[in-house]
Amino acid sequence: MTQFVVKPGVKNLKHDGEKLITTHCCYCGMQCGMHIRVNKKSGKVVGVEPRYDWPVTMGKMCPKGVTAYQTVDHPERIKKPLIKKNGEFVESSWEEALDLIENNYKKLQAEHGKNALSVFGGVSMTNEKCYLVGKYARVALGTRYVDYNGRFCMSSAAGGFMKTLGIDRGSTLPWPELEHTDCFFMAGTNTAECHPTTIQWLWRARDKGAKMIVADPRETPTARIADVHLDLKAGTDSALANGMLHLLIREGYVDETYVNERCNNYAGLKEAVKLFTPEYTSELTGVATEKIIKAAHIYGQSPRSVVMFARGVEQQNKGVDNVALYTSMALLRGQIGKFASGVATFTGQGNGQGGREHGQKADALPGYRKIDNPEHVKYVAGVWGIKPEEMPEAGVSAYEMFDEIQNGNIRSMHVICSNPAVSAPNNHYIWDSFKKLDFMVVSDFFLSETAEFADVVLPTTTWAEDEGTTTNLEGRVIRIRKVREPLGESKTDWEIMQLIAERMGKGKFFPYKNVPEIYEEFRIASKGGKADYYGITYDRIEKEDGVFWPCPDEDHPGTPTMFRESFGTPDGKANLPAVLWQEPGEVPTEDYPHTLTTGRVVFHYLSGTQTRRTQFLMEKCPEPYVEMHPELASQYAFLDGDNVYLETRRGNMKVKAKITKAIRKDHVFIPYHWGKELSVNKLTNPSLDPTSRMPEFKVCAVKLRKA
Ligand SMILES: Nc1nc2c(c(=O)[nH]1)N[C@H]1C(S)=C(S)[C@@H](COP(=O)(O)OP(=O)(O)OC[C@H]3O[C@@H](n4cnc5c(=O)[nH]c(N)nc54)[C@H](O)[C@@H]3O)O[C@H]1N2
Ligand SMILES: Nc1nc2c(c(=O)[nH]1)N[C@H]1C(S)=C(S)[C@@H](COP(=O)(O)OP(=O)(O)OC[C@H]3O[C@@H](n4cnc5c(=O)[nH]c(N)nc54)[C@H](O)[C@@H]3O)O[C@H]1N2
Ligand code: SF4
Ligand SMILES: [Mo]
Repeated sequence: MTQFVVKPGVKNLKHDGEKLITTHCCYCGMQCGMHIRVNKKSGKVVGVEPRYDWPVTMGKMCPKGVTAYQTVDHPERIKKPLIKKNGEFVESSWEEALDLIENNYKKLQAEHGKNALSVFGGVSMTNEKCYLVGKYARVALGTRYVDYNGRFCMSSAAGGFMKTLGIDRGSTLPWPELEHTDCFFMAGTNTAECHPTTIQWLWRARDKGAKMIVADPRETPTARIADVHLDLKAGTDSALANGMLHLLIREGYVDETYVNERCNNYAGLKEAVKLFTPEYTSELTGVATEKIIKAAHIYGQSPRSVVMFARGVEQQNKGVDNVALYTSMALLRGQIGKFASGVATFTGQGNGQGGREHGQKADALPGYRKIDNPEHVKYVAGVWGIKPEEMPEAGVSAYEMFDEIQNGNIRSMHVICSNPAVSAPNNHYIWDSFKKLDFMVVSDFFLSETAEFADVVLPTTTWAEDEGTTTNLEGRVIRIRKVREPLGESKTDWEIMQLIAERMGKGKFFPYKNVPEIYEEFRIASKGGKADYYGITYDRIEKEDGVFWPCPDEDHPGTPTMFRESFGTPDGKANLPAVLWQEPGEVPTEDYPHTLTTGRVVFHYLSGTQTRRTQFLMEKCPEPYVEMHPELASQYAFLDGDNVYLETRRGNMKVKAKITKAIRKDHVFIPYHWGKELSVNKLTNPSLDPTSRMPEFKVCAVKLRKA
């Protein structure tokens, strides 16, 4: 394979016999601008060039982005449908695979009703496809059971933003403004490894004197460059944030005018945070009192500040409260709706923002509409051409779908663009649930750990083989371009949903000849909703380097900065929360004396199906490991590289020790990008947030011994 050559400063490098196609990376929410190099003769993807004139990432890319192209022509791509016969997959024709799906779906629905079928989606797909997943489940299959992997990713951020600000757009400001920010308060985000191309903006701001505060149980590459590292115990963010709010009030850092004019419940918040003195906060979080006070002064004194967070604070059974509290720091300082300041969650997956707005969620319809709101149902039913009473009711969240499998309500699942056999918590339960299904379908371009459980695997295209739009972490809607024709007999996800819809007698609701036709319908479906894309056309995206939603009509400029005048709540005011202290779902006990937290490394992406197939990335990081402090290691006489056996109430695993001072003495950390015996999710706790239904991936109690 052609190796990537980095040539900083060289713009749009041309290679003989090749064409460059302008698009964005398929992996994280940064959606870095890139040009894919295609050999004109063979049509094959041979490399990548960074896009220096993309305003968000300015030519920067990370090790995953520069190797992403290698998945397109990868030898392990699935090129024909696979059907399991006597426990082995055999290649089949599309006819045979679709016949099998049709027969099984119709039989199951006749015996058990329409809700016997379910769909589990994902947001590494374009807006057009994510939009269709919700419609496919509800119109083609007629089932209420649809949810998606964003439930494991962005749902607590969404819940927290809805609660406080009334609209869930990941960032209230555009990224290039970060250069002019004076202070970054960053909680539970390992930006340097997970959104690496953001770091250039932080460096530019740092050059002008900006300060950085990082709250993380580990001294990550992000924490290492901070002015203050708040090394809290996992699962104690609500205490830390309450402590910060306490100090902002006590030290007179509140923008009283802003709070009085633009926020509700200041009195309630004030009362609730009274308790959280620096001393009490320190006791709960394990962070030194002086550090908490120093952080509050730095944040409180900065004229322009941004509060940023990610899964570290969200993947807890109080994720929604955590988000609401951290967001309130920005509200008390009067920072939201202004230049170079505000609040942002780091959107995880490539289309984690757009994919959560348009109806893949169990209770949501396009445009961030709600399925339990009769007006919303009426509007979307009108766009879809069905009767409102034909719209199924709300389903259940991603993890809870597995409960429905266990109790026999769900008999079949179509997994589209996700690998829950690795990425869902409490893996043993997930594997057992897949085995219980009467019939299982997976759409993927690689044989993932989840696909191995399926009865039928449908080969889809990669991001480079289809066009469409995604919405990046700023809320900017951008264009993904088709780079080459689908490999082998693979088909796009929208064609597959369309084919199954036809088999289910619902073809007339899926009449699309191409992606722009889906986009046109989608634009209308979102019209008038909170996430309004109606004014965003392909032409405009092209001309304007993307357009920020909400954008209600074609003359509207789009909304780079949110909430300038008012918030998205019914009265236009932000809601300040009053949150009491609660422990995480599991705390250390005599039997399970330490805390296990999980997350990512720069070289791998999510369940790893793509990055574990990329040679360069595997050379850099071939296997998982358990990070632990030298003092904890010496307690067990572990040496670096020793095999460690870990056990929680749900499962166990064996991994090598990586001894480092960059983690709390009472915590261990394991990255989650591997499957089967190497999957840390055999150990994690599926304790769910009461509103977002997000599992607590970030905290559980664990015991260790030498393996
Ligand atoms: N390299 C790489 N980049 C990615 C991805 C990837 O898989 N690999 N995935 C993308 C996706 S989908 C997502 S969601 C994002 C995730 O991006 P991040 O959320 O930044 O990544 P994580 O490693 O999951 O968690 C961030 C940090 O939270 C810390 N943490 C753990 N528990 C707690 C806690 O209780 N409180 C606080 N304050 N911090 C805690 C961890 O130590 C970790 O450093 O990254 C995106 N980018
Ligand atoms: N322990 C622990 N577990 C976690 C997390 C954690 O921090 N700790 N983080 C959680 C988070 S934030 C996330 S986002 C989830 C993600 O977890 P998953 O949803 O499992 O994400 P991926 O690994 O990206 O799986 C996507 C699958 O779809 C395929 N795919 C990619 N693009 C397409 C496409 O366009 N169409 C189709 N049909 N298939 C495609 C890929 O090959 C891959 O097999 O994991 C969660 N699990
Ligand atoms: S930062 Fe994210 S979008 Fe950019 S190259 Fe890396 S993985 Fe791709
Ligand atoms: Mo995510």
